[in-house]
Amino acid sequence: MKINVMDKLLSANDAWAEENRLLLRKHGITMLNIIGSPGAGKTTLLEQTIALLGKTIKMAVIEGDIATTKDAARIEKMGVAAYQINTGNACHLDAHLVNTALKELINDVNPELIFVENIGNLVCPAEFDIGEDGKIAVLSVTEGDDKVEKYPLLFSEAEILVITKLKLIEHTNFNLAIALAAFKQLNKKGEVITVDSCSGEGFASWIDFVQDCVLVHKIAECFK
Ligand SMILES: Nc1nc2c(ncn2[C@@H]2O[C@H](COP(=O)(O)OP(=O)(O)OP(=O)(O)O)[C@@H](O)[C@H]2O)c(=O)[nH]1
Ligand SMILES: [Mg+2]
Repeated sequence: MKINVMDKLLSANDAWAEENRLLLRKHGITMLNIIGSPGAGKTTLLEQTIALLGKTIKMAVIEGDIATTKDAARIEKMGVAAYQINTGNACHLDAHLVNTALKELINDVNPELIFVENIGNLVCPAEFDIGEDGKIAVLSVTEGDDKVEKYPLLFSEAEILVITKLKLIEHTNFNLAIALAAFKQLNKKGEVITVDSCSGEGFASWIDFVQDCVLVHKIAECFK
């Protein structure tokens, strides 16, 4: 009998993802999985989100990186607890790694909302369910408007696409209409929000989205 190693890996991961979902439901926590290329602006989006929502929602962040604790240090500087996972060579976070972080954060912080900043990568993180309530795709205008079509799995699964670095768009050939059309083609229900995390432009819609997901506390309804 031929055993597909990738299938085995994914099914072991799925069992841990289910465990994570049970933990989140038991403690009434919303968990959002932020996925995008290296440098797309994931941590900056989180910093601005903490600045705007940190006093109203009890948050924690799980930071995934190949190496260094730089992103966790940025989050902690904003006054929010961060659990850094260094994967070495692995290009994604898996549900077992996230389970360890979740248990520690529940014990130490008891948050209402956990953001997971996944490893900077448009491919592998989308393949691994970590038990999140929703995937947030982050794409910056400096990456090119073709990336939605070229890396379809993430964009087809995301609850929301956050397009960052809006203020830089005039210096690029990024065509917003092309990216939006490609996203809508892949994802009928997903929302798109354009922001500039350095200036805070466009954040009202993003903050509304996050607040709705947390305050409603009915995840199933939130992500229908
Ligand atoms: N102008 C502008 N710059 C941004 C924006 N978001 C991020 N940047 C800049 O882009 C660079 C990378 O941002 P990060 O937030 O570190 O990117 P990241 O996705 O977390 O990167 P990795 O964790 O390494 O994958 C930094 O120099 C940020 O200041 C934005 O919306 N507008
Ligand atoms: Mg980062």
